[in-house]
Amino acid sequence: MPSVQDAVVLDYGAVRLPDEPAERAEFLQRRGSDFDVAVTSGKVGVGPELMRALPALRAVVNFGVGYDATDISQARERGIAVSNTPEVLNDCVADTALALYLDVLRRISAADRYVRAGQWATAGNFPLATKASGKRVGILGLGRIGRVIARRLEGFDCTISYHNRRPVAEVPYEYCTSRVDLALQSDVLIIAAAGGPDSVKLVGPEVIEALGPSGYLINVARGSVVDEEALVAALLTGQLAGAGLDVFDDEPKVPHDLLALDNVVLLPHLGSGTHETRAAMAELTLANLKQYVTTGNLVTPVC
Ligand code: 8YV
Repeated sequence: MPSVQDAVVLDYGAVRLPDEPAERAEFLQRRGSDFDVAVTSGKVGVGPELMRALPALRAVVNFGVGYDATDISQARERGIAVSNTPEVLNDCVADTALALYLDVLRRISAADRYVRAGQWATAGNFPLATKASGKRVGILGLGRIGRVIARRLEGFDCTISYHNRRPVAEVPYEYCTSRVDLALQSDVLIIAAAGGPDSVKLVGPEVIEALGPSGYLINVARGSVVDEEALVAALLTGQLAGAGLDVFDDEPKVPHDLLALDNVVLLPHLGSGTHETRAAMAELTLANLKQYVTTGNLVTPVC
């Protein structure tokens, strides 16, 4: 985010890591030991190789709630502190999940395309869609964002159940002990689980099959949580009714086969992308940096 980049350069004398691979390698060779703090974003992170090239690193300040692009196990081993930006983006990511939910079931984007293509006048009424209110919705990952999604769905009279590693205390939703059970009893499965090594392909062929040909999948978490190949295959063969995706396995690449499907809504990872939320994330990122530099502690540490 430009305001964060300007602030870290002006207030802390930060240096931007070159993007070009050869230039970056040369830069790290020459200056890698000069840096004790890295400021990064959830999408970029400080991966294993970059972290190794920064031997003096003491802290990673991450713009974003997700920090799966950062090598957390190396950070733990080396005692490198890592922060993220929790809570401030809950509303916007949940709103995005609901936008995808309504769009996919009611076929809003597809209908918009229909009108723009002049088909209303030539082909008549748009085909009927699926009712969005009152559905059985499963939430995979009832964390901070998952709970806000659930609260919004209550307003749509949905029956909500969820799966987590452990049941969440004091929530009025049914806990399912397995992902497959959750999918079996859901019309719509919404993924809000954190990315990272523990959640890779949590939604695989067996979960997709359990959701079934009249089931819908919404993902606002990370592409890595879904077996993308299995998802695309299910959508192509009608084993799933539709999907709403804000995240993908290899962003910004989107599986080509999805582009031709009218029952899929594709977003360019914009869950937290509003002026208000990005400003709040920027503020929390800079607060973490300031506190780390002045006291050695982070405001919102993850490790
Ligand atoms: C941002 C996100 O797109 O916070 C996250 O984990 O995925 C999004 O809010 C991203 O982190 C900003 O680069």
